Amino acid sequence: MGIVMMMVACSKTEEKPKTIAQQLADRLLTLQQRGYMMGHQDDPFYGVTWEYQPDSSDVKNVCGDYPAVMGFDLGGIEVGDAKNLDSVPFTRIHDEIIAHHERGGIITISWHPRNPLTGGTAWDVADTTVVASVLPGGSEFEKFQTWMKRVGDFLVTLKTKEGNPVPVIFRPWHENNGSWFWWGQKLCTDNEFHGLWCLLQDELNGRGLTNLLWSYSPNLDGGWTEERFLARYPGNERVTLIGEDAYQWGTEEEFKTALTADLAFLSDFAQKNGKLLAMTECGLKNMPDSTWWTRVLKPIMDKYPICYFHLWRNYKEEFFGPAPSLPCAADFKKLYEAENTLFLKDISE
Ligand code: BMA
Repeated sequence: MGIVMMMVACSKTEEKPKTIAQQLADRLLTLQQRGYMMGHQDDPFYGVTWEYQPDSSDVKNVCGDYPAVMGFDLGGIEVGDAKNLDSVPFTRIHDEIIAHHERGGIITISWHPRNPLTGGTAWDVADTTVVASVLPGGSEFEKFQTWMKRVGDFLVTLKTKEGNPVPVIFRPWHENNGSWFWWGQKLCTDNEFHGLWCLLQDELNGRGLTNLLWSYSPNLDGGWTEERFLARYPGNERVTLIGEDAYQWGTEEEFKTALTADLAFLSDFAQKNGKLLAMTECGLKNMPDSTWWTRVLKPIMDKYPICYFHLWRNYKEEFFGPAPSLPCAADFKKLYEAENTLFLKDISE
């Protein structure tokens, strides 16, 4: 009797309710059995020919439905700016995050913080001591504590009317195998990168933010080996989703070869380690090819268990998604109509 009671007591203590981030991970896994979601950065703010119109979206204007995933960036919040690095007011970002969550969509947040040592942008890579400078003992340690606190201050406001925290796929320190951000491959050592990841994650966990699902998202690589990948991987305890940011900058053949190699490696790694997989950024800038979506991108995505693909923003001079005025709109509709592509209605009804 005593033993039975003890077992009951033990199993009770083990059954902790799932955090909001764990519930989001379950949802992503369930949805992934049906296909992959479409995501778009800054979708409700501006498009190729418009800006700041209520309820507008280039994706919706092309196919009649919102993206399932919407992405937002916090760059600039660290220095107390009222608008992010792409001039979107943080109040508006806040409101659209809540709105997309309320309509059943999924949110992802990235952060392109300024360079804490030089005051330059995230792309200021002249100095290789920036990461070291924000770690304990570094000259910018205190300043960076404030920067991280401001990120946390924003994230804690992401709550529904009922006061429930909004689930968020959080994707800091992305594309870190390239060397174009101050946290990139040649800008810090493996140890410094780990220190930076943990500094932010521990700070935000310390704020009680259990609604953040952490995504580790290096860039298209083409040459992953387990050894190279593990060198900067923050660890299974710290990551729930493995992403890859994969743009076609060079030729179509180069893109297809590199992406296929990477997704083969990453899907295998994700499966062995119980992680989710996504293309956390992708696209072909200013879409010079009206059949790219279904001819180049879709056949590769079809082969791997990704939860979503996330197209970067549609801005006048620089767009990655569809728009009604673009020649690629018809092909995007085909992508929309495919059985295995999921848009907002597919995940919210
Ligand atoms: C980059 C470009 C920039 C933008 C930044 C953050 O890829 O789109 O113009 O400022 O992302 O959104």
